[in-house]
Amino acid sequence: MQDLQALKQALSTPKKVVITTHPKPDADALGSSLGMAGYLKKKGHSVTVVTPTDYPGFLHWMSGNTDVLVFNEGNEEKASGLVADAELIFCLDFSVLSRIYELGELIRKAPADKVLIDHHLEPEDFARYSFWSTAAASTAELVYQLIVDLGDRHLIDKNIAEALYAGIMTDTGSFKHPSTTELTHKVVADLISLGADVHRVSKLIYDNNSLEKLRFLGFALSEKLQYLPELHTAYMVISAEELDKFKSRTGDTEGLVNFALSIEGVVLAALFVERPEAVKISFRSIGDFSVSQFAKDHFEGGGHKNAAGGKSDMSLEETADKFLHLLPQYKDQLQEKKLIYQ
Ligand SMILES: [Mn+2]
Repeated sequence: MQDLQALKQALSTPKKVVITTHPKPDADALGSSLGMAGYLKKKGHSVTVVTPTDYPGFLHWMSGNTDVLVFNEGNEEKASGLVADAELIFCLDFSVLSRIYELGELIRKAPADKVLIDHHLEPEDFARYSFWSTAAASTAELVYQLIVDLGDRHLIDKNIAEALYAGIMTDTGSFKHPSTTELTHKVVADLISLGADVHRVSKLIYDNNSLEKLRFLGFALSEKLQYLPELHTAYMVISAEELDKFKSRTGDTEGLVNFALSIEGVVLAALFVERPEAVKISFRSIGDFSVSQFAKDHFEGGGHKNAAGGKSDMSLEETADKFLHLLPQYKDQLQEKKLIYQ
């Protein structure tokens, strides 16, 4: 409440604003950023969205996309200037500055007041204003709530509503994850009344596959999916060469880990992808098994209890081996959780 009043005060005069989010932004990261940007522009602020890296083409329909500055695509200098000059910096859908590498360090050093809006576990304490709740299904839901609490619901137009709707739809797994609440549906109902076309957004996000992406999915499911029934674990290990073969683009591996999680009886699912900078890992779980803790303990990562990410500087094979050798010590936890669903 205190933060709300103070932020309201800060936004009462035009400000230079930078909004940023996590690397490889997903629909929640980009949707909440562009939704927030659209709203702040209407309030008369000067706003730039800076993403640490690029993001998938199926998000390019969002209003404001063409003005996004992708930091690592030759925009380092321009972004540094904007960050240094900013009066307010919004950090959306992530809460640890080191997660966005060099951009995070620039933000840490910048004199601007920082605003954190996020729903990930264990936030770093760097923000002047914090709107953080792990109970929120998505950051977009928090952005909606913030705009409403600031007394500006009337400024949410169709473009803002659709960007926020996209974030909520995808972060709840299309309203299927346990994070989906009555409030989630109320928020979405209001976004629809404010102009969000749910069919359009759903088509743009989900029915926007390239043929290569679908062939890659087929390959991953038939050749790469491994299942360990004793450990209630399913996983996939994808090499850079395999990504290359299917001309994989940013976002093409997104959602792959959920197929592993969808196998009957699976409690833990993992996806290992060999990227130029490191092996990137996605974890998903069902029930009480915390993949956030698991990722933090073993793979330099974190996130949510049932959805987390990590990385490894070892080779792809060594990383997968490490994972497989760790699993037996979690056998009881992985077994136990299955009972809940029987
Ligand atoms: Mn999110």
